[in-house]
Amino acid sequence: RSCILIGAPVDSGKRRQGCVMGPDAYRVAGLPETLTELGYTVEDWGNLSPDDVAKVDELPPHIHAGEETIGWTQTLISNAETAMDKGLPIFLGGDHSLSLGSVAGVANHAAQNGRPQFVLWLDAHSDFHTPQSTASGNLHGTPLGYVTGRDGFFGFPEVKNPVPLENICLIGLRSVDTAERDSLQETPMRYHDMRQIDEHGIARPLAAFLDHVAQQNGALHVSLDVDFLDPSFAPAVGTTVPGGATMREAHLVMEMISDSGLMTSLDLVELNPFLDERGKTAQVMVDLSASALGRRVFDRPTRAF
Ligand code: DIR
Ligand code: MN
Ligand code: MN
Ligand code: MN
Repeated sequence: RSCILIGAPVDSGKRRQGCVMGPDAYRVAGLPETLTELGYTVEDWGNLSPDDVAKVDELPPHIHAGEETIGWTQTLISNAETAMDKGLPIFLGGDHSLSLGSVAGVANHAAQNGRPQFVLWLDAHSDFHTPQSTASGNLHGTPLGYVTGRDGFFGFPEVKNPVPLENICLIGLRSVDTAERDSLQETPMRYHDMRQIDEHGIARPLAAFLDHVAQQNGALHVSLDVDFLDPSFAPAVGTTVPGGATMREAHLVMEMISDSGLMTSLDLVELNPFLDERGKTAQVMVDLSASALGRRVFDRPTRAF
């Protein structure tokens, strides 16, 4: 059991800066030691840098720092593919545009091994834009659009193994742009807004999805955006949206992921340490990672699928 820490200080996916400090904040908050205590061998690959990319004329003019994000996507695809052979990669963000690369890379690896790739997206936002549909021009709103093979990502690496829409589950939604909402509602993705969680609880849709992944012998990538969490205890993110998951809901999600034994890769994204309160949010993200990787109060039987 080995975890590979991959620092991806991506700050090009939106205009407000600060996610560049994310990977080091996770290290300072004790992520490597926490994983070691849980019994993992930890390899830290340090912080990556983006490939150099020449100007891409096809990028719509309102897109912010497109070439830099393309460079990050290239670097992350190859690092994700390599890391999957050595253990469970944890991508230390960096903003959510890092997931264009992390998810595309792990999906290539799954395809090589004949396994279907599944994605659990824990986020206030649906991140299903294309460079054409985004009004903000911020590419951190586009990773699910990219990895599912939507059109319009000119200049980006070709998505060799698009993740089937049926294999994606979004939980925590409460800020969905109109363009995304319209396209999302036409897809077979599983998308669960906060209203649904309020009415029926967070465990039910998650258990149904995990059962499905297990039945298909899938690889499961988990993408945890800080703004999935309620800003009252996770304030260090540029796009806070009130009414997020509680601390207990978030830990339950992570503990269920751990019980399932299905997670093969993890993104920790959107942490902006410049906005944090003495490392509080970084610590929450480390504790949630620990829950996803086996920390628990009492032993429990493994979930029977
Ligand atoms: C917003 C922000 N939907 C946009 N997206 C964020 O700019 O397209 N995703 N923050 O997590
Ligand atoms: Mn391989
Ligand atoms: Mn996001
Ligand atoms: Mn978000």
